[in-house]
Amino acid sequence: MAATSCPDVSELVAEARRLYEQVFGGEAPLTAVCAPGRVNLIGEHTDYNQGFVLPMALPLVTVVIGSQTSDRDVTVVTATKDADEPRRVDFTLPVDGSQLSPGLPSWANYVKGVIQHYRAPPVPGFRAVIASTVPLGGGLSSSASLEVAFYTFLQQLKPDDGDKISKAVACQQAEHTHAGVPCGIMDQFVSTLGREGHALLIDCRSLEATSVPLADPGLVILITNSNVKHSLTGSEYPTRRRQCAEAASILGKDSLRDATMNDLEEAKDRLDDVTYRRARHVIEEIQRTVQAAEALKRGAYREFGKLMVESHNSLRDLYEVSCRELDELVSAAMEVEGVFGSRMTGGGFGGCTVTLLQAHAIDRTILHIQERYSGSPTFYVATPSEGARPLSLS
Ligand code: GAF
Repeated sequence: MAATSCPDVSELVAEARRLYEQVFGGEAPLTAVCAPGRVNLIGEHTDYNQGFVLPMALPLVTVVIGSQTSDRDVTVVTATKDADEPRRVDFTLPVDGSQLSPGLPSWANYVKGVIQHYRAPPVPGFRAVIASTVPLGGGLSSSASLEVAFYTFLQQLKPDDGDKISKAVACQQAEHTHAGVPCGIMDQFVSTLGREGHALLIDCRSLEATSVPLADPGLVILITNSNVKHSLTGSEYPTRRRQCAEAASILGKDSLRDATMNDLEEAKDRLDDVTYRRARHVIEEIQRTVQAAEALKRGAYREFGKLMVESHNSLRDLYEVSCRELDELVSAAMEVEGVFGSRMTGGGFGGCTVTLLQAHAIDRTILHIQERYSGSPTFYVATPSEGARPLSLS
């Protein structure tokens, strides 16, 4: 079976438009925007340690279409069918700057969080429809793409100062306060600032990004969705963050970004085994990410692939955020000639792997993974895409 190429944005806009006209009685929407999901090539669980990450924006996107109203009322409808929750939410924007509390449906918390953290308050009333091709809970940042798309939508209604980094930070805050996930900055950053044909090497301390060209026709980036999501995802992420903060404090550093393997070995007696292993993953992963970006710039794909596999093994053994299904997918991919490297991507405990391979090896790689994987995978061939942007409705 061939890989799914990512669906066209215009099809998604057409779907959202039909739903909008159906729900709002034939009235045409005036504004459309989209923001992409992401795949992280390397640099996992390093962003909240002030380290480096190397993600790229995907052609899988969340679209928001809608129009401003003349009152303070908000209605949002989602086209996503697999939510067990109502697909419509109605609320009134507070006039006095008071909080928009999170609640149900849970998908609306991303919308409320973004309104709360929008940098040019107050936000006017609006009607909107959301549609997305980013798989939910698949480790490709469906939530960041929704936050950034919504922020971009609000910018069309009432412009802010247009600084993209503060926009990404506002969306990250929305995730912290309204979705309760203490995420790093990677996902919202690349969904906002992603660049076509490039991965971004992001320094999560200075928030500076370097574009790394990634548009070689002989190379393919294959995303394989394990189609599993283990329930540990929610609880283990904050635990990992806490363990890293503890390790940094024992080492006397502001963050693990400032620590070396020498520092860690010297402090080994003062760290329990788990904290030691978490810190070791982060310190080595930060180094690997910088090396990998250099390798990619030189077109040294074999070297890059080797670092991907080391990253996966470290996430599996030291950071303990992989799972049987992701390990199976990586092992299967690595058995195919023409594959440079493969690893889990995103927070872990399910979701996707990312594999770098020679373009001519794509069919046999997919076939081999299908034969070897015990579950039902979904495949996407991903090209590095642009970050959030307004779309034409004509
Ligand atoms: C999730 C988080 F949202 C990111 O900030 C990052 O920490 C990632 O997990 C792990 O690298 O996607």
